[in-house]
Amino acid sequence: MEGVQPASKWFRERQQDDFEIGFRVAKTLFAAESPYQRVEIVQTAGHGAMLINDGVVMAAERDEFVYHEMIAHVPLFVHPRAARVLVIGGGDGGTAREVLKHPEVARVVLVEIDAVVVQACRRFLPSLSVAFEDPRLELVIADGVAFAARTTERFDVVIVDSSDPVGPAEGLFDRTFYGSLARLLRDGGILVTQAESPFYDQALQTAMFNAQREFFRRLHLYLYSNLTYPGGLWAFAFASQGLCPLRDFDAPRFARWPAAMRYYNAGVHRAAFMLPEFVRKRYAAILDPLPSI
Ligand code: SPD
Repeated sequence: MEGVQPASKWFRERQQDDFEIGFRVAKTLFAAESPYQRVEIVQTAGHGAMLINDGVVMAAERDEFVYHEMIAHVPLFVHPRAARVLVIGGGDGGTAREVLKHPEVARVVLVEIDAVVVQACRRFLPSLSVAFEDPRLELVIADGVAFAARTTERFDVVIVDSSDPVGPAEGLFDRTFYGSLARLLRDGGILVTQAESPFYDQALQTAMFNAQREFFRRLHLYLYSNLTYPGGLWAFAFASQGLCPLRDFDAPRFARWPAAMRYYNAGVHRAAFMLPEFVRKRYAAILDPLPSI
């Protein structure tokens, strides 16, 4: 059932075998088997061009700003001055595009395993892949797990913009990988990782937080809602050795921010860490309590 089906012109993504989300497809723009996965970009009828890897929606023009603003600006408005940023995954360029809006960022290293994703997005998703034109960005085509284990460079912020934990992204949810990332963060560094759905992926989230907990003194979960990921409500994990996403949030810097945002603002930043009761209770023993603000 998964994948683009020419007869019906609908793409359906199946979630855990009892739920599907569907998008009407106007035309297939790109389709190829890369060494890692099937990469497709389709023009949907209502959600713009959409990147689909192995039958799973990665990004759609209509709502990608939600995911990319939230994964990038939350850590960058908490870190006092992030000069070096590492993005692991994110081969569509959307996360790097947002990171590069920060003038204090002097260098972004983006490590993507799949060159086909980058090539396809450069051609058919230019509003995301515009990031690759920025001279501050170095693109490395490599396995993020291996890169993190061997690099000697240190970063202020690391962002793991992964797909789901199957296929090429499996290692990006592993304890050993989090240990490598903790090692390559400079003092005061922040790690943000794509953390799946609080409705559908509770066991995975528990394992992920327990693994990150071993390496980070402070750990939080924050939420966003979008149109194109199954269930709509999705999460990121925020880990640091001390910086607090609320107490250290630089709201005055955001107030002076010249670039237009479409989802992120000071209120959304704070509200994203206020967890619905079923989420708060589930992770209360693993995550840090939030200061009252
Ligand atoms: N279920 C899909 C989760 C995908 C998250 N990453 C998407 C990459 C966008 N840059």
